[in-house]
Amino acid sequence: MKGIYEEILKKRAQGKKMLAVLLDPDKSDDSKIERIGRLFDSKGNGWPDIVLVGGSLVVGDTGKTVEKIKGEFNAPVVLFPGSCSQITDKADGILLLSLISGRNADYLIGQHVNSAIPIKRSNLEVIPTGYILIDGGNVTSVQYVSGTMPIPRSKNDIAVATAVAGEMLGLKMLYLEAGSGAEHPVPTSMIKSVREMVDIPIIVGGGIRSRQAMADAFNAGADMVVVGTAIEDNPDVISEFAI
Ligand code: 1GP
Repeated sequence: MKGIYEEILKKRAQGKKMLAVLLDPDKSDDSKIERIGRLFDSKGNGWPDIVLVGGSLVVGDTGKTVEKIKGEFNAPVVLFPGSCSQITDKADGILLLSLISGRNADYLIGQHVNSAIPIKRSNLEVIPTGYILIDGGNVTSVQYVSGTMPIPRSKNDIAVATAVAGEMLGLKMLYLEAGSGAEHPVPTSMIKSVREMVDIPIIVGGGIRSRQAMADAFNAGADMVVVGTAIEDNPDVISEFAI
């Protein structure tokens, strides 16, 4: 399956907002994946728009999880890797994340060099994505594992400058991330400020647990919202996130 990015651009041009569900291979066993897949399928094809697979620290077999997900979902399965050990050619695509809010060379280019050749040899659709970590009120796994400092919640100007730099570098999407299980999602005023200055699609995730929080992110300018923990903890909330 190719054309994931094109599809995102197409939906955006049509004014459609998108939902991604994030499944962490260590937190989603087969029965949970089946249950989540069933609950999404009950809403028909094309929802969620994308299934992201990954986590800051994953010890399980990402390839096996991806295979299971592909059997249960109609949506493209896109890697959201915390490190190069999570890369598998069983997925459809990969968000090639550069952690541009941080100053840790390993997450800006190091992991990319380590995985470049296997990715090049695979059929994965590569979507270069600027990953911008925002303080979500608590220390999250991504902050700890990446050893980077998130952008303070009140510093919209820093988030905007970071996003604009990422766009100028040729990145295709921006991911504003409060971190999995964040106490507070990315502030809407920050999403709005970034939206005003960049043209590429904006993904927002971390700490989004309700329909209202999702709607707030969309209204501020997010094109795609990512929900992980809320659905993994209680798949019954899925219907709440119907767009
Ligand atoms: C984390 O943005 C994602 O990388 C999703 O976060 O688990 O808090 O929904 P949650």
